[in-house]
Amino acid sequence: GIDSPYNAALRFIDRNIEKGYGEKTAIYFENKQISYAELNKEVNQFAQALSDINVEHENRVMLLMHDSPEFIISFFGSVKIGAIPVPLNTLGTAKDYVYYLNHSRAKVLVVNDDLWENIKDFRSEFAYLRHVIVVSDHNYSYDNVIHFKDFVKGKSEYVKTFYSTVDDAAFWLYTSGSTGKPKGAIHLQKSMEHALSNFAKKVLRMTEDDVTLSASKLFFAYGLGNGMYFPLGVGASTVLMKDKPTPEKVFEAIERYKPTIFFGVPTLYGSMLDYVERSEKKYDLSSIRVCVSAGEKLPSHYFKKWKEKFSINILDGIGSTEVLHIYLSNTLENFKPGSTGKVVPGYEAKIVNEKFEPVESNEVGDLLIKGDSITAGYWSNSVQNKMKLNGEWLHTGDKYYKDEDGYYWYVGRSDDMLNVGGILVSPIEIESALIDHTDVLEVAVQGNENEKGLEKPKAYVVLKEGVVGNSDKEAELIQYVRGKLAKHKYPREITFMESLPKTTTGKIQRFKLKQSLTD
Ligand code: 3SK
Repeated sequence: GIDSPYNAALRFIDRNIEKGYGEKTAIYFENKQISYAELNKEVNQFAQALSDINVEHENRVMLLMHDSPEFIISFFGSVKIGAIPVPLNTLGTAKDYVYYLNHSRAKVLVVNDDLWENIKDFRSEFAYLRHVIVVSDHNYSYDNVIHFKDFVKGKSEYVKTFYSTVDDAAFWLYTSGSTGKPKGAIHLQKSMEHALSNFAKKVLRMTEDDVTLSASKLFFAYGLGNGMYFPLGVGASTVLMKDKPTPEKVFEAIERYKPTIFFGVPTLYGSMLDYVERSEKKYDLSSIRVCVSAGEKLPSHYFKKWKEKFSINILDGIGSTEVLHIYLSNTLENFKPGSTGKVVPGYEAKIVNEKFEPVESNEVGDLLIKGDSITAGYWSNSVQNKMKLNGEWLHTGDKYYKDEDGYYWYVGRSDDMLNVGGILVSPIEIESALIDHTDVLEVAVQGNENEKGLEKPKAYVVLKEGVVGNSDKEAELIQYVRGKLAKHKYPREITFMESLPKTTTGKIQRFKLKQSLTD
């Protein structure tokens, strides 16, 4: 265990100086290399600047940011004074941000200039927001915002640390549910240390000699560990990529920065494999000692092809925003391709039936998880707190079975949520967007496995009388949803139906849709 008083910024930033890593590179970003000493100074200056505008412990500081040193500075600068950083998905719509800012009652928003451009016209709807700090490479001069560089300029690096207990809130992460609005999962001062000492140190054997590269962004729970508190927690170096991780950019970054650990998601491993097959160029991945995959099940043919091509194992695992990081995983020594591996040290798992009784080996049930990095609860959401948190056990919402060797095998979700490239998407949200279209009478959305074995949203649509369901109409409806929802939430395919399967009380039976097409 770890003892109070405790401040995670002291542990993940200042401690590296005490350990003699001051001159070592903490962050590689574009053409810059930032040492631990520089990072420490900038975290402290940001913390002081927040203090100077009267931000206090427990105040929320929203981070709507691309991966960058400023993300890490804002995160730990907030933690240093006990304020609560809340990283947000950068793929949202302006409406999503009105919700996040008002639900969290954030006083401060730190935002990249391009992202602020998308939402600045909604500022009057951000009821509690007092300060907007804009990160920009230009001389960004708009009313009522402050440039990040001006915000920290000349600030003291001797800021007063807020000494919390290990059980105090440190940061929040939002996560979606099948109904209702996104939920703010509260993570504690001790949570990062727990995930670090179990998954990063015991499964990945991460040390100060590692260099990490995460294709998953810092605003995801997965990326936050991979690219921030894992490497900083052991005095290693992290490579941050601002851009979208296309296969070409990722291969280039691997050759340029020579990471030892690479973190991806199945969709990316698939597109990287396709890319090398088409490319004339041979890529050198020899710096990498281990690859990690999470977010959704890694098809076993990706594991095999990757191993053939690059002679590196991909360790597949599963985590969640609520648990903070990975709790089931294959390891360097023990793995079964296609499975999610075994329980990560420091966590306990059980698979139960509807009566919460543990099931036998090879029997499918609901996966529950216990461990010290599990969220303390969702902000202001007593209903979901009761539903998901059962004493020490968290309901993951995933269906699993465990084989006779103790390996866990993913079977599907126990709610209607779709897992799209590692992001949970509510089918109801996509249905609500489609039903607004004048030609649509009824709609149901389901997860559909594509030819690569990855889940994508598919819509089943009943059109109004006289409207023809053809490929033009399909393209039009897909485009319509893309204009309304966050970028990843559109149906990749639409099937036009005469009617939808329903219960006697008129409720659409989504699960019957796949069946009815294959029957
Ligand atoms: O989706 C996952 O598997 C995951 C892994 C680590 C942390 C968070 C998440 C959602």
